[in-house]
This record gives sequence, structure tokens and C-alpha cells, in this order.
Amino acid sequence: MKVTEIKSYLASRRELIQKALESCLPPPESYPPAVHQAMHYSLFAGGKRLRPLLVLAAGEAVGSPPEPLLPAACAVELIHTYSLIHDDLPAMDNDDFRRGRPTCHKVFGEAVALLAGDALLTHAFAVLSQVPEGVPTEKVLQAIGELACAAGSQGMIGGQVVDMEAEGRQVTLETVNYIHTHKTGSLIRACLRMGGILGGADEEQLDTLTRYGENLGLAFQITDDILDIEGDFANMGKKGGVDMARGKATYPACLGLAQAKEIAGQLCKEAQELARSLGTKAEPLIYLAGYVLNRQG
Ligand code: GRG
Repeated sequence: MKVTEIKSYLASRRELIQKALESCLPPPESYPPAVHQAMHYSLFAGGKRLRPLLVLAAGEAVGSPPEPLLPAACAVELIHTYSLIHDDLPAMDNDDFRRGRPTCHKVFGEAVALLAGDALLTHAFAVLSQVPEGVPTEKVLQAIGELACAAGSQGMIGGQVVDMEAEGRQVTLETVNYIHTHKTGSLIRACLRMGGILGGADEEQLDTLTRYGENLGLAFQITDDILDIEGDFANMGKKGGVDMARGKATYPACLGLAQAKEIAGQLCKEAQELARSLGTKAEPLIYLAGYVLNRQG
């Protein structure tokens, strides 16, 4: 596949995802509108849709058509959106802006934002529990288990808790690894596993997809932290000095920017090699790993 073909593949899959997301939520005006408007506001706020794309690319890599993968793709984006709404709340990061727009609680108030996040989380499982044509029910049950564990206290929430506890403290690389592989990595790993499970992967393919997801999840968070620091450097003049990642549980803070970049590069390269071993249908996964490494936002 040429790069232009992969780009048009991704554009067509983004469109499928967009339509599926639009039809999976109650309309914004449906009763009670306050919560539905808040859910729509955050779900359609310009996210990259990386996670749903990974679900589709994983399932298609093992021979599935995209349609049966769409409920899982939507479910993971609903959960991702809920996590961002809650992460922005005053009790957590207290952020006023996300993706260049006021955060959900700034527009709808804290209580509605909290509930909109809760509603997105629960709705994810309602969407995922629909059994697509041609997919065995036990595979759907398995995918539900994957997503629930990935989002829960031994997955994303566990990572968030350890991250909160680490704030302002000197932490070991082991703790940083725990935070990254759970807070960010769990959901990304679940994308690959759900795509594989629902797409009909055999055990070996599922293991390869899982390892790709683990590498990519860690690389994604490292590059996010690198982008944060580089953004701070770029804004230095405007902000009047920066706190250069001090007190943050990140690879650049533990190892320095250069080594963090090298590790992110290695992880993405390994992910690409794993994808390559799945054959030509996995080419979008190779491209997506390159994208994660080189992205600017
Ligand atoms: C508060 C329930 C709860 C969970 C917290 C995921 C998370 C755990 C917090 C979100 C904030 C954060 C910095 C997460 C790390 C993962 C990350 C870099 C998210 C941003 O993902 P992108 O870049 O976002 O895919 P878009 O905007 O493209 O959807």
C-alpha cells in the first residue's frame, strides 16, 4: 500500500467512525438535554479518533470487514471521552481548555460534566453489547471483559491514581512505567485486543496485536510528554519561564529528552515489526505507529 492509499484508508475509516458515533448517542435535544448536550459537546470536539482507528485496523489486519468492529470502536472512544471530561474537572487537573475549546465543566457546570462522563462510560457498554452480524456472542462477551478491565481500577483508573499519588514526588522509572502502561496503555492495548477478538484473530495473531498495542501505548504517552515539554519550550517567552517537567512522572523527567525520544522510537519500531509480521493487511497499523512517533499534537 502506498502512503496515499493508507491516508485514504484512514480518511474512509474516520468517516465510518464519525457516522457510527453520531448514531450511537441519543440526540443532543433528547430528554434530559443538559446531559446529552454535554456528551455531544465532548464527543464531537475534534479528537483524533486514534483509538477507534486502532480497533478497525487491528480487526481488518486479521481479515475482518470494518462494520462488525464499529461498536467496539465507538465504545472505546466513549470511554476515552469520559476520561478526558473527568480528568479536566477541578478535583483532578482543573483544566479550562481542551482541544482549543472550553472544557465540558466550564460550559455545562461541574455536576453535569461529571454525569456526562458517567453516562458516556455506561453507554459504552450498551453499545459494545450489541452483537454484530457474523460475530459469535462469546467474542462480544470477551471484548466487553477486555474493555471493562482496561478502563477499571487495574487499568486506566489504577494508572490515574498512581499518577496522582506521584505528583510532586521523585518517582522511579518502574512507577512511571506503571502509570503509563495503565493510565494510557491499557485502553490502547484493549483497542488492539478487541479488534483482534472481534475480527477473528487466532491466538498467535492476538498475541502479536497485544504486543503491538503495549509498545504503542507506552510510546504514545512518552511522545505526549515530549510534546508537552517542547510546547513549553516554544511558549517560554509568552509564559515567562517553564517548569521543565519537574515533579512529573514522565520518561523525559526521569531520563532526559534525548533518551526518552530514543525509547519512543524503539517502541514504535518494534510495534511496526510486529505489525509487519501480520502481513499486508496490517499496513495501516505500521503507518499508525509511525504517526504516533512523529505526530505534532
Ligand atoms: C479521570 C477517569 C479518569 C481517567 C484518567 C486517560 C486519563 C486517565 C486521563 C486523561 C488525561 C491524559 C493526559 C491522559 C493520557 C492519555 C492522553 C495523552 C490522552 C489524550 O489522548 P489523545 O491525544 O486525545 O488521543 P484526542 O484529543 O485526540 O482524543
